[in-house]
Amino acid sequence: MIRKMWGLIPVLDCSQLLRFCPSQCKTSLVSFTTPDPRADPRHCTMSDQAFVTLATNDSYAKGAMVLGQSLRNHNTSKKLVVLVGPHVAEPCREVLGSIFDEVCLVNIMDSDDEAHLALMKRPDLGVTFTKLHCWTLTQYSKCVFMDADTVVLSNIDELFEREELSAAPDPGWPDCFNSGVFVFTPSNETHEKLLAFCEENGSFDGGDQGVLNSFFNTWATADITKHLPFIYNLSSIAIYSYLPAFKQYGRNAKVVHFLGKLKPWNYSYDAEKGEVKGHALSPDSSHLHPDYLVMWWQVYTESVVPLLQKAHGETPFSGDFEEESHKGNLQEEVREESQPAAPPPPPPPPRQLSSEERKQRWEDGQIDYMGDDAFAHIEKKLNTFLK
Ligand SMILES: [Mn+2]
Repeated sequence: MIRKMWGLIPVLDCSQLLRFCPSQCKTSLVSFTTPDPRADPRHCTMSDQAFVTLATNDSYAKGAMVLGQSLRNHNTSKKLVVLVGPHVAEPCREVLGSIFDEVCLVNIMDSDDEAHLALMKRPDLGVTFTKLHCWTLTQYSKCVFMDADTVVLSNIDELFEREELSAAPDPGWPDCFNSGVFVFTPSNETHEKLLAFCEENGSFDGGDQGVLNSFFNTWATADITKHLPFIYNLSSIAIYSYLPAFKQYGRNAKVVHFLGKLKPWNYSYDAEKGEVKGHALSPDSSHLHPDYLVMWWQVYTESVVPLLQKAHGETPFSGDFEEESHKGNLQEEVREESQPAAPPPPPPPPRQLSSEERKQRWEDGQIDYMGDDAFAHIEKKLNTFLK
């Protein structure tokens, strides 16, 4: 009803409307909501529910841009919030501000709240504390957190019908939930409890997923409605670990999660040919395998690059940002890879790898989705067993 009413006020544009609903980020979060928002009226939805993501460096910021844009492309009626770390550069924040309703700086190093104090005792949990800050977004009644290395393939607003803490199983240990996508209820009380829990118990995997699974420790058994279907957090790794299931259900995927060390932004893309560079596209991808990498790059080149070019002014923007991908020292990869100070991933090797080397790379999360480990190759191999 309310949304309809807003839609009926033709004399006000978005920026005028937004003056009536100023940002209410709490003191530890500095909001950068841009004064001149998008012309698209969808941005003016009144909602106390939000999708939330986190960017701790410029590469993850680009992931967040693609995620935010993909949510917009699928007409979400929810607010979009991005938490940014202090390492995210100004032009990136500007672009984030043109996609998201709120850009909130989370600098727990500078603040003098509980998170800062907790960090003093557990400096190893910096990224975790940054992510847990999403619980302080108490201007919203319910939120869905999504990692910046996820992208949506359809509208997923129905997730807001779920309660805290709802999440999909982790493909590595399905009695744990994967913390790349989860429904939560912002609450300062929960936030403080989480921090206290962290200080006392640490994290069994070094990241937020360990902490959250220990804290919400009845997830596996207590309430099946808190188990999100896997299609809301389809990790690209899982596709290959159970290919027949992917063939059966993959077409219903709503969220893809680029779990692992190599992220879409670590590749480069030939926009003219529509190919991810350095990798031959599988010649016989005739089945259900959508090319998620290419899809990520399409959203990036069509919607994000023009915004980045604008934010960078006259300076020609370089699409190749591989070098900066590990500048930021705070990132969720800590959890995914258990290597807090991971060096930049090696580029996909040109030479032929032995089967053993390939297995090792696979287990390290370095999967050559578009080359040796392409769907078609694995399917061919699997079919020899399934026949
Ligand atoms: Mn992730």
